[in-house]
Amino acid sequence: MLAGALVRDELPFWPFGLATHADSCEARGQAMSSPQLPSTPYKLPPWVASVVRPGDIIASERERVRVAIQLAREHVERGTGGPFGAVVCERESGAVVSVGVNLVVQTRMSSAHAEQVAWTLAQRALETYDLGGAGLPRMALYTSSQMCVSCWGGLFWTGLSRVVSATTGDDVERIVGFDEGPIPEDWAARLEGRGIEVERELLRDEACAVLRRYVELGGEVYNSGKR
Ligand code: AZG
Ligand code: ZN
Repeated sequence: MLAGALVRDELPFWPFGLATHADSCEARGQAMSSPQLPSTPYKLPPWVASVVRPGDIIASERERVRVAIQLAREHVERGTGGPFGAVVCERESGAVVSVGVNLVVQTRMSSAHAEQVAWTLAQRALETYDLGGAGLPRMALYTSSQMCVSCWGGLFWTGLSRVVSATTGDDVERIVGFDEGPIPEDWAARLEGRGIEVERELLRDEACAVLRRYVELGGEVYNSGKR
């Protein structure tokens, strides 16, 4: 059993607390071979709706990145998570499809990066794993920081056709000390080669200021493998 009592009640989407898999199966009278997993892993903090909501129109790409940075800033100031925000918008209309903030610490999920939260919620909202599917408007990801290797790798399968970011990955590593992983030098070219457009370093200084504020406030650096 993990030290679950302390945090069990903070995980509303996880119906079985932090008991072991065997514990939770036993409690539900199920064989261990048929686990029931939660269906919606991400819950955004309630304040997010005061910054941006699905359906809002954000006309320029600069403003879409600015909203991603604003999400990151609020997240840091309110102490609700890591210093990253992201927005998925329809490219032409600017309609917001979904948003994300970094939820790694709250969810205890290493994959809960702002970008992955944003595109997962977009896919759930539109009920499709392919945001580039027939009949859908083209969609883009706007993010406060360049993607880490995990988000970069995941992006290929989302159906998103464009990504615009503010800080560089080096900014994230240098300012905060997060490990962004072994992203290839030619990461942008590789996306472009698969039909995903890339634009970077839009409003970089504003987003770097959010990273610095996270450090100033003593935010957790949640790298893995540190014993
Ligand atoms: C991260 N980098 C980005 N771009 N976004 C997140 O949510 C992250 N978490 N750790 N590094
Ligand atoms: Zn990431």
